[in-house]
Amino acid sequence: MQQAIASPTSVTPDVQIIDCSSFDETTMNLFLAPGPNPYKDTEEFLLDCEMRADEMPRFVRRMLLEFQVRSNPEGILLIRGLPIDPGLYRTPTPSDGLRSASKTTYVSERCLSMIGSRLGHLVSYIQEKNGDLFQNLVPVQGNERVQASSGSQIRLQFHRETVFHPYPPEFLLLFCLRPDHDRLAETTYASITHALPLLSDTHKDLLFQPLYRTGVDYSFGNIQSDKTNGKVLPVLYGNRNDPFLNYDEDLMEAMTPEAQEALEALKAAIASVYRGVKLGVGDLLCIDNRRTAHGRSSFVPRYDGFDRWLQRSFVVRDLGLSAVDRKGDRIIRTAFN
Ligand SMILES: O=C(O)CCC(=O)C(=O)O
Ligand SMILES: [Fe+2]
Repeated sequence: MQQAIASPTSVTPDVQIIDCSSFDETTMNLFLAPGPNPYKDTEEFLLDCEMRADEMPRFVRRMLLEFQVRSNPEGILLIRGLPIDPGLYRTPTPSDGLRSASKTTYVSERCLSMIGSRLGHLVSYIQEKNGDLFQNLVPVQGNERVQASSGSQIRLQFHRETVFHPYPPEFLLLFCLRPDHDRLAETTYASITHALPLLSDTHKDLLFQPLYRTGVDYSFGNIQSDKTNGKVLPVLYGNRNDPFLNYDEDLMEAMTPEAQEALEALKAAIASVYRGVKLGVGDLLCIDNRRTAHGRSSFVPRYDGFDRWLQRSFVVRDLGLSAVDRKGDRIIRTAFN
């Protein structure tokens, strides 16, 4: 059963925002000036972006550094007013969510890469979008009721990205190239910092124990009938007073009735503390994937070439951890079946 979700909320005053709308021309050009092709000369593109990011204004670098090192109570940082590709208004949203043949400039990829380079290193997963580092998230016809980024007409339930994976990203970046027609789609988020005070000590104790079976994501080849086929994990880990979170509302199941009760309590806590942001053109949302679960409200696609279009990238702090499952590139190839 889909849980009802309260009416749309807007960004609360507590959300940290970097406003780029007053950047001068030189700064805007860091993002806009042509450079290597991200899909052909990937490593060169990433290095170029990292060097460009060194020249961003000091306050931007400072806020990104603070977010990387200390995070914040919401576990999100919203960057507003970034430039997008100049011709994008006539570039259709790619209907299959794969790479767009008609997008021949790379401003949005540069925004993701430059911001991401201050938080860590971009990586991708071979099972998702052929391992593209910059992934188009769009509503796909026929997937309206699917629990994945290609869905639309049902709420995308709260999840942390790739809970089941040995090398999950520490940060997730969502860049809005085009909002939905009706401006209904809201990216939802809930941090463990806000949810934790609503849990009893008994429930916290249970959530810190490895009593929860996760599921491999649908985008990694899972099938609906075998939801919890992943490894067993604790939901909370790390510092007892400031824990990290493994959570997937859809793909997670407790192994005892008491543990299930604690998971339900966390679900209720998340439902009462969550907030949402309607991403507009040029908004880049950075999510601390260890502290904050995210999801999406439902919305109505039209399949007219101008549906909602986000680009997503994943960031890890340490490339070395996943080196064993990469072939010297950025694609993590861990197999799950
Ligand atoms: O579409 C959104 O706003 C969020 C999508 C999402 O959860 C994801 O791509 O990981
Ligand atoms: Fe997600």
